[in-house]
This record gives sequence, C-alpha cells and structure tokens, in this order.
Amino acid sequence: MALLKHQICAVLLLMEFMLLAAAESSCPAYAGVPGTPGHNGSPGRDGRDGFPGPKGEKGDPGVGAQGPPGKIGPPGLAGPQGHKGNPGSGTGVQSALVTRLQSDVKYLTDRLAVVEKVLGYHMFRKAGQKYYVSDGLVGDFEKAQKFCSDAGAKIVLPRSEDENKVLTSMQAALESTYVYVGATDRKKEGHFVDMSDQPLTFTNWKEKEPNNYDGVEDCTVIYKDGVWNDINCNSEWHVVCEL
Ligand code: FUC
Ligand code: CA
Repeated sequence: MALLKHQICAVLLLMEFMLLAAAESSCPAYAGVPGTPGHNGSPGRDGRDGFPGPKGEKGDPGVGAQGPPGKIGPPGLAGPQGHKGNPGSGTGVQSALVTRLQSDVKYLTDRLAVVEKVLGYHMFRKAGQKYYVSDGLVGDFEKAQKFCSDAGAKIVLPRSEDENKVLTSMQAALESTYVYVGATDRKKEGHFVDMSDQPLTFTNWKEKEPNNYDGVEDCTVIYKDGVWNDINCNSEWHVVCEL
C-alpha cells in the first residue's frame, strides 16, 4: 500500500514537472493580476536606551526643621480703664455678662467712630487715648475754635510732656512757626485756663513767658521746639484739634 502511494506521488511530481517545462517553452508570457497587498507586520522590538542627557540645574535649598519657639515678649501697654465688676452674688451671672458685653460694644463703637473721624483729616497723630488732627488750616484764635468745635473737637491742649512732644512733632510736619494751644487768660490777666475755664495742669512756657507783650496777648501758641508763648488772639497760626 505504501509502495503504491509512493508511486502515485512520483507520477504526479513528474507530470507537474512536464507541465511546467511545456508552459515555459511554448506558452506566451502573461503577467498575472497583482495580488492584494499584505497586512502590516507586527511592531518591531524596542530599541536600545539613548545616551544620557546633560546635567540638570542645581535645586532650591531645602527647608530646615522649625526651631524652638522664641522667648515671651515684654508686656503690652496698659489698656483703658476696666469695667465695673460683676455683682457679688452667684445669681444673675448671665445678665451681668450681657451688661458687660453691651458696655464693651458701646466702648468699641465709640472708639471706632472717633478713629473714622480722625481718618478724614490730612494729618493726625495719636497722643495716648487722644488724637491730634489737622487739615493745615491757618487762622486766628476764633477761627481755630470754630473749626475744632464744628468737628466735635477742641483746640489742642497738651496735658503732659508726652502729649507736648506729639504736638511738637506735628508742628514740624506742618512746617509752621506757631500752632494755637487751647489756653487763654482773657477772663483774668495772667490766669491761664483751658477752654472749659479750668486751670492748666501742665504748662511748658518759654523762659520769660507769658509776658503779655504790648498788653494784648491773651492766647497761647506752641513754638517749634515745644515751648509755649502767649500771643495776640488776632494773629493767625496753624490750627490743630484734639479728639
Ligand atoms: C516776644 C513774645 C511775644 C511776641 C514778641 C515779638 O516778646 O513774648 O509774644 O512774639 O516776642
Ligand atoms: Ca508772649
């Protein structure tokens, strides 16, 4: 059986060979119809790594670990006077707290109103709990008084060395020779009082002042170096008010 199979194959191979030979020698040349393009092949393997790139720029310095907290600072300035204490009994604690809060809110509201008013002036300085303000106005004592009272304020009157210094610094900024101070002896010669007719608790008269020069000096001014002089109320000087 196997022998027969071999023989058949041999015959078939011989026939194929003969056909091919006959075709090559006697058939006219005929180009066949082009076949359809084959499919894309599968992607090739990954290439090798490239050369190393140039050196990068130096990085930012790192943040060190946080150090220990610093020492406690000095105590702050003394605040305004405290409020009346709560009632001694244990009852009514809540109503006392409400009263206290109402009083705090009133204090803060009033202070804010003053600060907002101060912000409306061209120049201002804080002098303790007071504010000294100026719009650069120059006028006689009457005009000074009106300007300040219209602002709900008074002509400035330093009541201490510190306040006198604040006014002196303001005077330098105003570039004025004199600034009016709210003290007069119009009612009694030689007896200077404030605008509420109260005796002065602080003065800083220049040497040999007040001298009522020519008998017409009932108003007061502060000079550049902080000393005071009595002067004619009709003379015109810079006006500063206190709030
Ligand atoms: C001094 C002052 C007067 C005036 C006069 C020109 O006598 O005391 O107030 O300024 O100088
Ligand atoms: Ca004088």
